[in-house]
Amino acid sequence: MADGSLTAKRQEIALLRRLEERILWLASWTIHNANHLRESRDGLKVGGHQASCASMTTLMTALYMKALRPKDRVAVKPHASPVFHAIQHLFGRQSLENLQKFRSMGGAQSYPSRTKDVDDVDFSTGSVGLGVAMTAFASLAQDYLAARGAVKPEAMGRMISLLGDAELDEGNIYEALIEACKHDVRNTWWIVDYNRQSLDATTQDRMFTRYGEIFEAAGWKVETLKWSKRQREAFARPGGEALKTWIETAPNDLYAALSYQGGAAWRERLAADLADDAAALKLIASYKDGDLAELMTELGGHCLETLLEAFENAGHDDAPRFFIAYTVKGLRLPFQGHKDNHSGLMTPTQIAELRDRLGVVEGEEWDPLSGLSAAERTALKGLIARAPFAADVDRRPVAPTIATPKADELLEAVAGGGEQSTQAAFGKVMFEIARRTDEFAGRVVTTSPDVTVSTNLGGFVNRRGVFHRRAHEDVFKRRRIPSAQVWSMVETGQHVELGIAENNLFIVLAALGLTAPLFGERLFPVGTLYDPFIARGLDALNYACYQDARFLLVATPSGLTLAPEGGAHQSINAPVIGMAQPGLDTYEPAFADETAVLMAHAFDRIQNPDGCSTYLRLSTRVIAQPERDGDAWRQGTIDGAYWLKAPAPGAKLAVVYSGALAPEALAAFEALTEDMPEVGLLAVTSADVLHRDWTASGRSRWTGEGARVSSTIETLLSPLDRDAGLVTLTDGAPLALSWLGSVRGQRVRALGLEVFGQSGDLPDLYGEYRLDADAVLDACADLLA
Ligand SMILES: Cc1ncc(C[n+]2csc(CCOP(=O)(O)OP(=O)(O)O)c2C)c(N)n1
Ligand SMILES: [Mg+2]
Repeated sequence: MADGSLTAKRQEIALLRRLEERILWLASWTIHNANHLRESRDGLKVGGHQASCASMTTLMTALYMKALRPKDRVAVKPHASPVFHAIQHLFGRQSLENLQKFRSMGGAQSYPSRTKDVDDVDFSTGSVGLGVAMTAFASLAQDYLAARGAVKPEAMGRMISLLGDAELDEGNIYEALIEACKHDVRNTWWIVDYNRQSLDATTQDRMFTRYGEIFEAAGWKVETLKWSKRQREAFARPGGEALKTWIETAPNDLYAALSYQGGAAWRERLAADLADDAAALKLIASYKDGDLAELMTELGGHCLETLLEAFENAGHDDAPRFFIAYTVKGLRLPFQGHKDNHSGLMTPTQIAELRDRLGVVEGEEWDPLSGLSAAERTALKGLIARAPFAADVDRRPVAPTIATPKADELLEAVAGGGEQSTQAAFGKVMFEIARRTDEFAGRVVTTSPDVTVSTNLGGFVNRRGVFHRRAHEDVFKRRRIPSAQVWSMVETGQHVELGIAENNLFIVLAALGLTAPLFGERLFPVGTLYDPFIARGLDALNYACYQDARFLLVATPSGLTLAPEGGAHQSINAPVIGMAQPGLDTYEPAFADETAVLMAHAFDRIQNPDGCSTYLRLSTRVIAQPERDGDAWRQGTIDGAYWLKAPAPGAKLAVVYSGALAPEALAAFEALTEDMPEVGLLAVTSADVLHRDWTASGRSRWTGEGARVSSTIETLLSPLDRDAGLVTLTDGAPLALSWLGSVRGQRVRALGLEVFGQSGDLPDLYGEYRLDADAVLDACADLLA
C-alpha cells in the first residue's frame, strides 16, 4: 500500500475510534439520563444496560459507519438499543428528544422496535434468540423474491444479527440454523458479542470451541475475532506467545475478575503465573499498569482494524457467516468484567469521570461532538456523511397494492352445501387459489412445519410446487410411482417446506409477512399447523405480531373434536391465546362458507394498512352445512357472530356456540324449541373480534371518541330479555365465551374444556366432557330453574 493511503487509513481509524468513543458516551448518557436525571413519577427503576452497550459499540461503529449498505438489514441485540439509537441520532434519523425520552412513552424504545420506534429499525428484538432466527428467514424470504425477479441480484442485502453470547443458549437459534442449512440460506451474518457474560454471571467455559464446530457443521463460515491488532503486535514480541497462551487458557471468571480489577491485579497475577518465563516478565514490565490492562482486555471485538478487515473480507461472497467477536462486557466503564454488571448503572460521579476522560464538556453532554476541535468535528461529520449506510435511500418501500379475491369467488370453491369440514373447505379454497392465474395467486406463499399434507395444503402444493433455490425433481413422480402428492422443488415453487419446528413456522411467517415493508413486494403467507402446537411457538408468534408481520395462520385440527388423536393433541387454551394476542384476529368458523368468507377477509386484512394477521381455528369434523336465507351471515361471520336462528323478542334463553360443536348446539336448540319456540341460536365465529369490538365500544362511550354506541354483540343480544340466560358452548376453554354474560348482565352457563381429554370417538368424548346436546339442555334447565 502506498504511504499516502496508509496514512489516510490510519487517520480514518483514529477518527472512527473517536466516533466510537462518542457513541459509547451517548449510549451511556442516554441511560444515565433516563435513570438519574429525568423525573421519576412512579419510583420504578427505569433500567438500561450500559455494560452490554459498551461491549458492542466498536462492533456497531465498524458496521454502521463502514460495512453496512442501505440494502442490508439488521437485528440488533435488544439491550444494545441505546447504541443503535445513538448511531441513528448521528445519522439524523433519531431525534435528541427521543434519546432524552429513552424508555419513556414515545421515546426511543428499550429494545429496538419496528413498530414503536420512529427510526430505522429493521427487525424488532427483545426476546433473545428470535431476532437471530429472523435474519436467516428474512434472507430466505429475499431468496424467494429473488427467484421471481422481484428482488434484483444487485439489490440483495445481507441480513445481519448482532447477538449476545448468552443468546446462543436459546434453542430456537439451532432450529433456525438447521432449517437455514436445508434451505441453503446465504447472505446472513450472525455476529456474536462474545463477552462470556450472561445476565446472571460469567458463563461456563465448556462451549468455547463448540459453537464454531456447530456452525461449521451446518455449512457456515466461522470467523473467530479473538485478538486485536494491538494484541497481535504484542504477542509477536519476545515473551508475547506466553501472554497469548495465558489468555487462551485462563478460565473466564478469572479473566473477567482481572478485567474488573485492572492493571495492578493483572501484573500481580501474570507475574506469578509466568514467573518462569523471563521474556514474558520483561514484556509485562514494559507496560505501565493502565497499558497492561488495556492490552489484556482489548480483544478482537474491540478492535476497529480487526473488525473492518473481517467484514471487508467477508463481503466478497454470500456465504452465511458466524462471527465470534471476543469482547469484554462493560469495557472502559467502571464495572467492566464484573460478573454482576449486566444491569449496572454508573453513579453520577462515575459518569462524570467517563465524561471527562472522553473529553466531553460538562453541560454539553447531549452534543456527541462536544469538546472536539473544529477540524475534528468537521472530519467526524464527514465520516458520518460518507458512511454507505447514511446514503439517502428509502429503506421503507411501499409495496404496490394487489387485488385480492372477493368472497364470492372463494365461496364457489366450497359451494354445494352437503356435509363438509372447515379444514376440507380451507383445502378447497387453497386449491382454487392455486388454479387462478392472477397476480394474487402468484403471491400466495404457503408454509408448514411438516404437516402440509395433513392440514390440507397438499392440493395447493401439487399445483404450485415446493420452493427451493436448487431445483429437485420428485423422483417418485419420474418413476411413475403412484402418489397423491407431488413434491417437486423448483425455484418458483410457492410452498416453503419446514421441518417440525413451530418456532420456525412463526418466524418464517414473520419474515414472509414483512416482505412488503422490507423489500417492497407483498406476499400473502399462509401457514398451517396443528392447533395445539401453537403453544410451542407462542413467543415467536407474539414476535411476528409485535412487528406487524401479516399472514394467515391456519390451525387444524383443533379441540377435543380431533378426538381419536388423543388428549396430548387436543387443544384447550388456543381460543383464549388467540383472543389475548394483539395483531391477530382469531376466528373459529363452523361451516365451509364461513371459512371461505373469512379467508377472503384475511387476505384483505394482510394488505390493509390498518389490518392485521388472522388465525383460523379449523376442524376435520364433517358436519351438515346450513341452508342460508339472506346474506346477513356473511357480515356477521366477519364481525364475529350472527343469529343462526333468530330469537323472538323478549326470549328468555339463547344457545351460543363456536366452531365444530355447531351440531350439538343445533340439536339442543331443536329440542328446546318444542317447548320454547322463542329461543335463539347464536353462531360465534370470533369471540376475539366480538370482545375487542365490545370493549372498544365501551371506551368510545366513556371518552366520547367515535360515533359508535352499540357494539356488535350488544346489538345481537338486544332482542333477548334482560334476564335471559345464555348457554355457551365451545371446544376449548369456556372462558372464551363466558364473558358474554357481562354484555347485558345476563346469566351464563359456559360449557367447554377444563380438563385434558383422552382418545375416543366423538359421542364418548362429548358425553364424558359435557359438550353434547344433553349437556346444553342440562345447562339450560339450570338457568331456567
Ligand atoms: C427470551 C428471553 N429470556 C430472558 C431475557 C432476559 N435477558 C435479557 S439479556 C439476557 C442475557 C444477556 O446476555 P448476552 O446475550 O450474553 O448479552 P450481553 O449483555 O452479555 O451482551 C437475558 C437473560 C430476554 N430478554 N429474553
Ligand atoms: Mg454476553
